[in-house]
Amino acid sequence: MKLSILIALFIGIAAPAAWAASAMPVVDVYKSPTCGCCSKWVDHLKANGFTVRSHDTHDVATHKARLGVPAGYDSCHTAQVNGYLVEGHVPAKEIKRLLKEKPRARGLVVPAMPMGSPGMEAGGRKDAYDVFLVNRDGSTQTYAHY
Ligand SMILES: [Cu+2]
Repeated sequence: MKLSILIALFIGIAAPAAWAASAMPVVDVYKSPTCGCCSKWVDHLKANGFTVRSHDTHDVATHKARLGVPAGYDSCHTAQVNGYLVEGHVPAKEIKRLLKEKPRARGLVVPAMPMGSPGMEAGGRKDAYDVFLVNRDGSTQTYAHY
């Protein structure tokens, strides 16, 4: 085999792995130690390539206030990635989009706990829900609809 082919093969194998490692930041998750759906959401993030630091706490509310979850938009767990807030059962796909688009915003929220969202799987049941972008002033807008 020619050396150039070997090099091309090597780059083809190594480059995507290097890209994935550098492009996927750590997600800090704050959740109650007894929250089952929170743990399932953590599994969803890991399955989608994120590195997760999970912090068990009995005072998730303090972290919600610190990260700026707007009133009425709270869910079970709250998280932070690259300075962005991620509240509730937000699909990994939307977090990746957020990190790519880098909007001037606080982050993303999925209020409450919609059935069928990542970590809230229940048979085949899927409720419609919105992922909201939280602007810097605390106002929200629809980011994605499921
Ligand atoms: Cu939950």
